[in-house]
Amino acid sequence: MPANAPAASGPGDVVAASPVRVRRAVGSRARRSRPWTWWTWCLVVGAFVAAFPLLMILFFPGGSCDPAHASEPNVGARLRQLARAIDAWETRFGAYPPSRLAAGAAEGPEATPFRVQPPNSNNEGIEALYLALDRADLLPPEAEFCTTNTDADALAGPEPSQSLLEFCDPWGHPLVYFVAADYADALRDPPTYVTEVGEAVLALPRLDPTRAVRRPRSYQLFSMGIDGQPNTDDDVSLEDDGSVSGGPSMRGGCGG
Ligand SMILES: [Ca+2]
Ligand SMILES: [Ca+2]
Repeated sequence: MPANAPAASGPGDVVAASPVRVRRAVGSRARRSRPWTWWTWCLVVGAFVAAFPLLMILFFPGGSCDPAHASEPNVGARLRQLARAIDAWETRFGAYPPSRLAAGAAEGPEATPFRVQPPNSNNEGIEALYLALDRADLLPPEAEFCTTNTDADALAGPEPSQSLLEFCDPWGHPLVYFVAADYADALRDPPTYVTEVGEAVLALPRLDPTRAVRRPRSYQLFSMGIDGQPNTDDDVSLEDDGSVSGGPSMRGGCGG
Protein backbone atom coordinates (compact mmCIF):
# COMPACT_ATOMS: atom_id res chain seq x y z
CA MET A 1 0.00 0.00 0.00
CA PRO A 2 1.35 3.45 -0.87
CA ALA A 3 2.29 5.52 2.04
CA ASN A 4 -0.25 8.30 1.27
CA ALA A 5 -3.22 5.94 0.51
CA PRO A 6 -6.16 6.20 2.96
CA ALA A 7 -6.80 3.19 5.13
CA ALA A 8 -9.98 1.22 4.36
CA SER A 9 -11.04 0.27 7.82
CA GLY A 10 -14.90 0.61 7.54
CA PRO A 11 -17.92 0.99 5.14
CA GLY A 12 -17.57 4.77 4.98
CA ASP A 13 -13.97 4.40 4.09
CA VAL A 14 -14.80 2.02 1.17
CA VAL A 15 -17.15 4.62 -0.41
CA ALA A 16 -14.62 7.29 0.03
CA ALA A 17 -12.03 5.07 -1.64
CA SER A 18 -14.22 4.34 -4.78
CA PRO A 19 -15.22 7.64 -6.44
CA VAL A 20 -16.19 5.94 -9.76
CA ARG A 21 -18.59 3.60 -7.99
CA VAL A 22 -20.10 6.59 -6.19
CA ARG A 23 -20.69 8.44 -9.47
CA ARG A 24 -22.36 5.33 -10.98
CA ALA A 25 -24.68 4.96 -8.01
CA VAL A 26 -25.66 8.62 -8.16
CA GLY A 27 -26.20 8.34 -11.97
CA SER A 28 -28.44 5.28 -11.55
CA ARG A 29 -30.67 7.11 -9.07
CA ALA A 30 -30.85 10.08 -11.45
CA ARG A 31 -31.96 7.85 -14.33
CA ARG A 32 -34.69 6.28 -12.20
CA SER A 33 -36.13 9.68 -11.24
CA ARG A 34 -35.58 11.45 -14.58
CA PRO A 35 -38.88 12.82 -16.09
CA TRP A 36 -40.15 11.49 -19.45
CA THR A 37 -38.16 12.57 -22.41
CA TRP A 38 -39.65 14.19 -25.50
CA TRP A 39 -39.65 10.91 -27.42
CA THR A 40 -41.54 9.16 -24.62
CA TRP A 41 -44.22 11.82 -24.85
CA CYS A 42 -44.27 11.36 -28.64
CA LEU A 43 -44.87 7.61 -28.21
CA VAL A 44 -47.72 8.16 -25.74
CA VAL A 45 -49.40 10.85 -27.85
CA GLY A 46 -48.95 8.77 -31.02
CA ALA A 47 -50.55 5.72 -29.40
CA PHE A 48 -53.54 7.79 -28.25
CA VAL A 49 -54.03 9.31 -31.71
CA ALA A 50 -53.88 5.85 -33.30
CA ALA A 51 -56.42 4.43 -30.83
CA PHE A 52 -58.84 7.38 -30.98
CA PRO A 53 -60.88 6.17 -34.01
CA LEU A 54 -61.32 2.76 -32.36
CA LEU A 55 -62.51 4.40 -29.15
CA MET A 56 -65.02 6.49 -31.09
CA ILE A 57 -66.41 3.38 -32.81
CA LEU A 58 -66.69 1.58 -29.47
CA PHE A 59 -68.46 4.40 -27.64
CA PHE A 60 -70.42 5.94 -30.55
CA PRO A 61 -71.17 3.07 -32.96
CA GLY A 62 -73.92 4.98 -34.78
CA GLY A 63 -72.00 8.18 -35.19
CA SER A 64 -73.81 11.44 -34.66
CA CYS A 65 -75.38 14.28 -36.54
CA ASP A 66 -72.27 16.34 -35.93
CA PRO A 67 -70.75 16.88 -39.40
CA ALA A 68 -67.29 16.74 -37.82
CA HIS A 69 -67.87 13.02 -37.23
CA ALA A 70 -69.44 12.34 -40.61
CA SER A 71 -68.24 9.46 -42.75
CA GLU A 72 -69.66 6.90 -45.16
CA PRO A 73 -69.06 4.00 -42.74
CA ASN A 74 -71.13 5.85 -40.14
CA VAL A 75 -74.06 6.37 -42.48
CA GLY A 76 -73.87 2.73 -43.56
CA ALA A 77 -74.15 1.55 -39.97
CA ARG A 78 -77.05 3.92 -39.42
CA LEU A 79 -78.97 2.65 -42.47
CA ARG A 80 -78.52 -0.93 -41.29
CA GLN A 81 -79.79 -0.09 -37.79
CA LEU A 82 -82.92 1.46 -39.28
CA ALA A 83 -83.37 -1.47 -41.66
CA ARG A 84 -83.50 -3.85 -38.71
CA ALA A 85 -86.17 -1.68 -37.04
CA ILE A 86 -88.18 -1.47 -40.30
CA ASP A 87 -88.03 -5.25 -40.70
CA ALA A 88 -89.27 -5.67 -37.13
CA TRP A 89 -92.17 -3.31 -37.87
CA GLU A 90 -93.02 -5.26 -41.03
CA THR A 91 -92.94 -8.54 -39.11
CA ARG A 92 -95.32 -7.15 -36.50
CA PHE A 93 -97.81 -5.36 -38.77
CA GLY A 94 -97.50 -7.23 -42.07
CA ALA A 95 -96.50 -4.15 -44.10
CA TYR A 96 -93.62 -1.73 -44.25
CA PRO A 97 -93.95 1.53 -42.32
CA PRO A 98 -95.80 4.27 -44.27
CA SER A 99 -94.04 7.21 -45.89
CA ARG A 100 -97.11 9.46 -45.64
CA LEU A 101 -98.25 11.00 -42.40
CA ALA A 102 -101.87 10.61 -43.49
CA ALA A 103 -101.31 6.86 -43.69
CA GLY A 104 -101.24 6.84 -39.92
CA ALA A 105 -105.04 6.66 -40.14
CA ALA A 106 -104.96 3.24 -41.77
CA GLU A 107 -101.72 1.50 -40.81
CA GLY A 108 -99.80 0.68 -37.70
CA PRO A 109 -100.61 1.05 -34.03
CA GLU A 110 -102.77 3.88 -32.70
CA ALA A 111 -104.02 4.45 -36.23
CA THR A 112 -104.96 8.11 -36.12
CA PRO A 113 -104.14 10.87 -38.61
CA PHE A 114 -100.99 12.81 -37.87
CA ARG A 115 -101.51 16.58 -38.01
CA VAL A 116 -98.53 18.85 -38.44
CA GLN A 117 -97.96 22.32 -37.00
CA PRO A 118 -97.26 24.49 -38.92
CA PRO A 119 -98.96 22.63 -41.79
CA ASN A 120 -96.35 21.38 -44.25
CA SER A 121 -95.29 18.26 -46.11
CA ASN A 122 -91.52 18.70 -45.82
CA ASN A 123 -89.48 15.64 -44.90
CA GLU A 124 -92.74 13.69 -44.81
CA GLY A 125 -91.41 10.23 -45.63
CA ILE A 126 -88.72 10.12 -42.97
CA GLU A 127 -90.99 11.85 -40.41
CA ALA A 128 -93.65 9.20 -41.01
CA LEU A 129 -91.04 6.49 -40.55
CA TYR A 130 -89.85 8.01 -37.29
CA LEU A 131 -93.39 8.23 -35.93
CA ALA A 132 -94.23 4.67 -36.98
CA LEU A 133 -91.17 3.24 -35.24
CA ASP A 134 -91.61 5.50 -32.22
CA ARG A 135 -95.24 4.50 -31.64
CA ALA A 136 -94.38 0.83 -32.02
CA ASP A 137 -91.51 1.25 -29.53
CA LEU A 138 -89.07 0.12 -32.22
CA LEU A 139 -86.72 3.11 -32.33
CA PRO A 140 -83.07 2.00 -32.47
CA PRO A 141 -81.21 2.65 -29.21
CA GLU A 142 -79.03 5.18 -31.00
CA ALA A 143 -82.03 7.13 -32.39
CA GLU A 144 -81.61 10.04 -30.01
CA PHE A 145 -78.16 10.68 -31.45
CA CYS A 146 -79.22 10.64 -35.12
CA THR A 147 -82.36 12.75 -35.37
CA THR A 148 -82.96 16.30 -36.44
CA ASN A 149 -85.87 18.61 -37.24
CA THR A 150 -84.72 20.71 -40.15
CA ASP A 151 -88.22 22.03 -40.89
CA ALA A 152 -88.88 22.91 -37.22
CA ASP A 153 -92.38 21.41 -37.11
CA ALA A 154 -94.33 19.53 -34.46
CA LEU A 155 -97.30 17.23 -34.07
CA ALA A 156 -100.56 19.06 -33.48
CA GLY A 157 -103.42 17.67 -31.46
CA PRO A 158 -103.04 15.54 -28.35
CA GLU A 159 -99.27 15.88 -28.31
CA PRO A 160 -98.69 19.51 -29.32
CA SER A 161 -95.19 19.71 -27.95
CA GLN A 162 -93.78 16.63 -29.70
CA SER A 163 -91.31 17.71 -32.35
CA LEU A 164 -91.80 15.99 -35.69
CA LEU A 165 -88.33 14.52 -35.99
CA GLU A 166 -86.41 13.07 -38.90
CA PHE A 167 -83.67 10.45 -38.82
CA CYS A 168 -80.60 12.17 -40.22
CA ASP A 169 -77.29 11.17 -41.75
CA PRO A 170 -73.92 12.08 -40.21
CA TRP A 171 -73.92 15.34 -42.18
CA GLY A 172 -77.15 16.44 -40.48
CA HIS A 173 -79.38 16.04 -43.57
CA PRO A 174 -82.65 14.10 -43.17
CA LEU A 175 -82.56 10.58 -44.58
CA VAL A 176 -85.00 9.98 -47.46
CA TYR A 177 -87.63 7.25 -47.08
CA PHE A 178 -90.26 5.91 -49.49
CA VAL A 179 -92.45 2.86 -49.09
CA ALA A 180 -93.09 1.05 -52.42
CA ALA A 181 -96.78 2.03 -52.53
CA ASP A 182 -95.74 5.69 -52.78
CA TYR A 183 -93.09 5.37 -55.54
CA ALA A 184 -95.41 6.31 -58.40
CA ASP A 185 -96.80 9.39 -56.66
CA ALA A 186 -93.29 10.48 -55.62
CA LEU A 187 -92.02 10.17 -59.20
CA ARG A 188 -94.87 12.39 -60.41
CA ASP A 189 -94.72 14.84 -57.50
CA PRO A 190 -91.39 14.58 -55.65
CA PRO A 191 -91.59 15.42 -51.95
CA THR A 192 -89.58 18.27 -50.50
CA TYR A 193 -86.80 17.64 -48.03
CA VAL A 194 -85.08 20.41 -46.04
CA THR A 195 -81.34 19.97 -45.66
CA GLU A 196 -79.16 20.74 -42.66
CA VAL A 197 -78.50 24.24 -44.05
CA GLY A 198 -82.21 24.92 -44.64
CA GLU A 199 -82.23 24.34 -48.41
CA ALA A 200 -85.42 22.82 -49.84
CA VAL A 201 -84.67 19.99 -52.31
CA LEU A 202 -86.85 17.51 -54.21
CA ALA A 203 -86.18 13.80 -53.62
CA LEU A 204 -87.10 11.08 -56.11
CA PRO A 205 -87.15 7.31 -55.59
CA ARG A 206 -83.88 5.84 -56.89
CA LEU A 207 -83.83 4.21 -60.32
CA ASP A 208 -81.51 1.51 -61.67
CA PRO A 209 -79.60 1.90 -64.98
CA THR A 210 -82.64 0.60 -66.90
CA ARG A 211 -84.75 3.38 -65.32
CA ALA A 212 -86.70 0.85 -63.23
CA VAL A 213 -87.39 1.74 -59.61
CA ARG A 214 -85.02 0.03 -57.18
CA ARG A 215 -86.46 -2.21 -54.45
CA PRO A 216 -89.89 -2.26 -56.13
CA ARG A 217 -91.61 -4.43 -53.50
CA SER A 218 -90.31 -2.99 -50.25
CA TYR A 219 -88.98 0.48 -49.51
CA GLN A 220 -86.10 2.86 -50.21
CA LEU A 221 -83.97 4.47 -47.52
CA PHE A 222 -81.00 6.60 -48.46
CA SER A 223 -78.73 9.45 -47.44
CA MET A 224 -78.37 12.47 -49.71
CA GLY A 225 -74.65 12.34 -48.97
CA ILE A 226 -72.29 15.10 -48.09
CA ASP A 227 -73.57 17.39 -50.86
CA GLY A 228 -77.08 17.48 -49.34
CA GLN A 229 -78.61 16.93 -52.79
CA PRO A 230 -80.79 13.85 -53.41
CA ASN A 231 -80.30 11.54 -56.40
CA THR A 232 -76.64 12.41 -56.98
CA ASP A 233 -73.56 10.20 -57.11
CA ASP A 234 -72.58 10.61 -53.47
CA ASP A 235 -75.92 9.31 -52.13
CA VAL A 236 -75.56 6.33 -49.79
CA SER A 237 -78.38 3.81 -49.97
CA LEU A 238 -79.65 0.50 -48.69
CA GLU A 239 -79.75 -2.24 -51.34
CA ASP A 240 -81.92 -5.36 -51.79
CA ASP A 241 -79.40 -7.69 -50.18
CA GLY A 242 -79.04 -5.47 -47.11
CA SER A 243 -75.72 -4.03 -48.26
CA VAL A 244 -75.04 -0.32 -48.45
CA SER A 245 -73.86 1.33 -51.65
CA GLY A 246 -72.89 4.74 -52.92
CA GLY A 247 -70.75 7.57 -51.62
CA PRO A 248 -67.17 8.22 -52.71
CA SER A 249 -65.48 5.70 -50.44
CA MET A 250 -68.27 3.10 -50.56
CA ARG A 251 -67.32 2.08 -54.08
CA GLY A 252 -64.15 0.62 -52.70
CA GLY A 253 -66.10 -1.97 -50.75
CA CYS A 254 -66.52 -0.15 -47.46
CA GLY A 255 -69.73 -1.57 -46.14
CA GLY A 256 -70.10 0.71 -43.15
CA1 LIG B 1 -89.69 17.83 -39.03
CA1 LIG C 1 -76.23 13.58 -52.88
